[in-house]
Amino acid sequence: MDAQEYFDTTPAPQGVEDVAQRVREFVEHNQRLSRRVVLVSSGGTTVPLEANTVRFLDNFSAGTRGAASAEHFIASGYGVIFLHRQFSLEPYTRHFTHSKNCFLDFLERDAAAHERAADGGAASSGSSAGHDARPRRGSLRVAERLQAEIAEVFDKYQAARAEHRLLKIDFVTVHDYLFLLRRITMEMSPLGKLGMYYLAAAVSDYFIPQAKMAVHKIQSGDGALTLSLEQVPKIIKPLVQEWAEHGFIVSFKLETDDAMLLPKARKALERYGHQLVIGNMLHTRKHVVHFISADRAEEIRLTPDEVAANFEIETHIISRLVGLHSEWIARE
Ligand code: PAZ
Repeated sequence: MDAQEYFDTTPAPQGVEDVAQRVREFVEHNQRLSRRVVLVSSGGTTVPLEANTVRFLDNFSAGTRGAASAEHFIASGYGVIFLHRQFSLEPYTRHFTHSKNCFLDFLERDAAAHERAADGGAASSGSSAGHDARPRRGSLRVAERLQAEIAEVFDKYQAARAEHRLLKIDFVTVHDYLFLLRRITMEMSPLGKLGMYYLAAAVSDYFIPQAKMAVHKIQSGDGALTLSLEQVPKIIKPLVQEWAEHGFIVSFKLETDDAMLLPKARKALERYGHQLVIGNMLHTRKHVVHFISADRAEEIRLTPDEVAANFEIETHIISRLVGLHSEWIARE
């Protein structure tokens, strides 16, 4: 089925118009400041097997690339619309969530503050100060060993918020994703060339159309389950040709067979005619990516020192993309 048939035959998820309103305001705000805006899609979509969903298909993506990229785009001056899988990694908080540590491990008792307050309280006892600002015995603070690290991220997070540089929108199913992507890109179209579309989400290739989906939980008494899935419409085509025709569009291609990566990336570029495909392999995606455009192929690879230092490849990816976006904007 093509994209139009898909949208005509699939019920729209709730809340899409509310999202459109938030995106419109975000775009207008950033336009007033002549800022570039990038849509970053991130994380994996689910495919429900039942309308009253008990079971669904999922994929591996935790949203690491998308969340890191969003942060680097903001640091490079962009406004970021972060379209992400619910509960996947998010910019800034990603440094502290999804770790094996519980957030309670980041805290410790603030005994010193308690003592200071107790001294101050004794010195001023008898005064008529109405409000007692002393921390209670249970006061907590960020653990000393994490102060610097958290403060650094906290400052960047606060600045992004104060400057209205980040709008977060979440999805769960492939249907949420497709409807939101269409609506958001349409709202972004007034940005013209100042808009970038960075499609790093791992979107399901197969789904069960609404008309063929079980309404209730599939019963297990009937032995083996055979599923028949249809291809998800290729959404990049209308995105490039209709919804965001003047924007700078970057899609991702993930493979596990080395021999497939570059040919498939080139094929996608030829088929959809957008600006760039970033190819990556499942097991090396954090260390090497390939930029494939109409006139060049370029590899970005971390050096062994960078790998040893846990350097993020997204730093290089975004800095290169910002340059390519500038060239795109300058082009007639
Ligand atoms: O989320 P993550 O950082 O673990 O993985 C990122 C990625 C591999 C999903 C992304 O780089 C990508 O290739 N996305 C497109 C996948 C595809 O549909 O081909």
